[in-house]
Amino acid sequence: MAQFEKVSQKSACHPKPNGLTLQYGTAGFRTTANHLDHVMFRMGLLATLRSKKTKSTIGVMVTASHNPEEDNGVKLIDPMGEMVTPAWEGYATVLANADQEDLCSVLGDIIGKESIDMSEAANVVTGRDTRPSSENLSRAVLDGVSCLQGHSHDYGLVTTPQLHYMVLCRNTNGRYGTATIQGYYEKLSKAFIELTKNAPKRTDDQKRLLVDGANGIGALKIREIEVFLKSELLVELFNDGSSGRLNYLCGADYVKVQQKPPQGMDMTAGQRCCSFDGDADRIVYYYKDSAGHFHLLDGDKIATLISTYLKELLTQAGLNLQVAVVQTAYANGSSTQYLENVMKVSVCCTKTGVKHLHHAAQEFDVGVYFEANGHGTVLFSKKAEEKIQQLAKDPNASDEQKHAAKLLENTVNLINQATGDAISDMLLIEAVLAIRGITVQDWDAIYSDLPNRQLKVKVADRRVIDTTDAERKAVTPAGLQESIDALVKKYKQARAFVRPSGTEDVVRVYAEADTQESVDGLAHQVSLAVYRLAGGVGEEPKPL
Ligand code: G16
Repeated sequence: MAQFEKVSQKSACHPKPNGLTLQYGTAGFRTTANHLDHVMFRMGLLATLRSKKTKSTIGVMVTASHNPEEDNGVKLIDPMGEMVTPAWEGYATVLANADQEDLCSVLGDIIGKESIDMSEAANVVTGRDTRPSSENLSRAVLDGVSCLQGHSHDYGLVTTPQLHYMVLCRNTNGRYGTATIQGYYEKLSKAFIELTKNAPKRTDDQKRLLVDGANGIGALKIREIEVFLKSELLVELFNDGSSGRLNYLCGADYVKVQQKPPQGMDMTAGQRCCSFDGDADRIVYYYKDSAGHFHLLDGDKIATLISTYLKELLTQAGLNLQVAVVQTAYANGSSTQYLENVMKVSVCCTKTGVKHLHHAAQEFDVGVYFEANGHGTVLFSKKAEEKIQQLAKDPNASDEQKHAAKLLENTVNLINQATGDAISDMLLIEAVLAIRGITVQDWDAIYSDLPNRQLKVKVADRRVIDTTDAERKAVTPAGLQESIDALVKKYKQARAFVRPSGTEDVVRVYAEADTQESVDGLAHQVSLAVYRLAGGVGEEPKPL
């Protein structure tokens, strides 16, 4: 095939480093940026095949999200704006690891297995974060696309959720929205302004929000959307990328894991603040109380706020739609208890990775999914959206019902249903707080988190840890789960689990217990068990 000749020639410009093996992880490939050129070229090829196969536009986002600035990565986006389907993650891994001389035969295998008609047109859209390496790497993606005669459109610097949104808009012929940055801002800001019109009058102080942009793409994009918000939200931006390094001592991951404010943010007591991550698909909120204590409102608190709001609106509207919340093992035990026992919503637990949560949320009329790290969104089934729209127009509906249906309609428009989106989530949270007339402290008081701790352990090969039961139990190495069980028994209200990260070369340890002292002790002991039983490298973990 003439196309394959071109692939062969071009792939020589994107050589694979000898002996390098990579895995399509939790959210794509991720490693040090200078090991990724060949992966990007090959993902350009794969996205083109996926586009031919699905007869739809496919997205390729160059980003390593929360990882350090020197890393990079790539996320593939499927037709409905969701993460690429697992079978194709497998192809991605095989293709990324193929030796240079086998590249065309691996491509041929995929084409054969998927019965791809190579005469189909292909459309691939690309985007990138602000990492210095991202521009060249996204060129390598475009090189791959052009080798197989795919059409491409490069959106350049965008947040990951913006690219997901573009893919969804393009594949629904604009029904979801206009596939431009301007279209994205207009859709979200219009819905936000419509929603906040219904809020009790707010002072400028109440409209004020401090945003930590993680020195990344989110900071650039918040500046762009601000003008569309017509002063209904007054953003004060910190870590805007003008001086600090991406994700360094700032950003949603830092704030969540360290449980402290980002550097460079001027927090006054009681002031609402939030942090984005490196590609603006995660958000966490926080504030400092008058005694100077830091309070974190993570993905669990966000899920609770949003699902309470939606449930109330659905009740007012008289719509019988099932609201469910999807979490992972990292969800704080208090949040799960509150959702199940007080709010009486169904809660389900999946493996880490928004692809798993997204899939589970699709099973419900209204599926709210959030990872504790602040990555999440809400999905409305077709039936739910239709019922809401019908009610908003129903001449027999009461004023209260119509009002609730209108609020629900605008809420649907404000949410990026393609994936978790820090900007859209932020606007939704701000709208909910405004409509309900509650402060960040009121929101925080809905339930109290159990003290918790997350740690990382370096091991020689993190694949020695295998897990089951939505990652809550370790199956290998032998004896590790028994050790964890014995340690957990020593503490009250305790829980702990370990799992290999799919984005960093570490094993993650999570623990919760009745007091901070207990949980710090438990997390440390579990880390030691990992270090000793799973081949720890470097220094033994020290007590906190
Ligand atoms: C990615 C995924 C998230 C996941 C996180 C950490 O986030 O999209 O779903 O929670 O990685 O994954 P792991 O614990 O496997 O390293 P991001 O924001 O880095 O793309």
